[in-house]
Amino acid sequence: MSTQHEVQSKRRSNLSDPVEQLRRMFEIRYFEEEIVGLFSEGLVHGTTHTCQGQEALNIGLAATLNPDDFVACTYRSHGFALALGLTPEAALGEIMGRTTGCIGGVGGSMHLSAPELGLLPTFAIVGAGLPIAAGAALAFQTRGENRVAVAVFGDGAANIGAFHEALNLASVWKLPVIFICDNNLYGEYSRIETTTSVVDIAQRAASYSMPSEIIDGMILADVIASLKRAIDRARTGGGPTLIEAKTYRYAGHSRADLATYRPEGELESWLPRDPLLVRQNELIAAGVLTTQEVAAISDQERASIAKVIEYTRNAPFPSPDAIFKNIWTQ
Ligand SMILES: Cc1ncc(C[n+]2csc(CCOP(=O)(O)OP(=O)(O)O)c2C)c(N)n1
Ligand SMILES: [Mg+2]
Repeated sequence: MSTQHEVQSKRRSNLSDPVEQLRRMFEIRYFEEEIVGLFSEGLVHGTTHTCQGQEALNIGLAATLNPDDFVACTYRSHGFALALGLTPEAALGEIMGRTTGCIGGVGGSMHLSAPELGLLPTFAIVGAGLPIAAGAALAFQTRGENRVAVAVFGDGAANIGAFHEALNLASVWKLPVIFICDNNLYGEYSRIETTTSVVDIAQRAASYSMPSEIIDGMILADVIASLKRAIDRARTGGGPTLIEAKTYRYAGHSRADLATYRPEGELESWLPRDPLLVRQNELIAAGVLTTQEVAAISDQERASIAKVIEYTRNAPFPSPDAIFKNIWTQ
């Protein structure tokens, strides 16, 4: 029987394989679809934020980083956690508050954490991950380690002071950090043009003398190519990069938000460019997979998520004294 560590490492290293990349995009999509239902059943406490439509970004990031690099993500990070190698059992266990979760069920949906995979505890405070990633990059630079740090954040976070402070110092100190803005057009219930002074967040990199790229965040190959350039720059002393990935948030902001504030037809206009659809069509056109094989992968992933849900429904809750564990005082 493989240990949890071996399973996670394999999930991570497998991501160099295009078929595995597609499989794991299906895994994230079905996982997130089920979370919405589990929330409605009252099985996810607090709140939860899903990432359907942003799977290319999840998989692209995990496929390009080394396991000893660090990633600071937001509350909308089930997909990044799964992509980085966390098992669906450990992710769902945490989201449903069970002892099988990655931190024993005391963190929940917004606080997934797996330092052994480079996943720093995810941040519920908008923009909080950027200075932390810059700090991690400063530590790597100071110790002379060939590691990079990444901050993933939303378009809304680009209006927070921490965004500007982190980009400024990262540029001054040429830190090995990559700032990835996942621009899904909405911050909670507000469309970007009602809150943000620029159309492209990438424009803001110029204020900090930092290279930037705008990429199509729905296209896995584009995400991977852009990240490789930025990671290479960071590892070779070239300092930080701001990447703006244009994506779309298929679901509402959180919980049972039906996103009725969106213009009619907007979601539908994005669906023909769905990242899973684009990727599967590319692999079929290249002769890597047949239509039937894609359907089989999709079915297997649905079935496997159903099993994980069954397993987690029966998993134990932590005992109340768990809240007194892992607490330090000086
Ligand atoms: C400092 C701070 N201000 C406000 C909030 C409330 N809040 C939670 S999510 C969110 C929207 C952020 O939007 P964006 O950065 O675009 O990320 P997305 O949710 O689209 O992934 C806001 C305002 C918060 N959590 N932290
Ligand atoms: Mg957003």
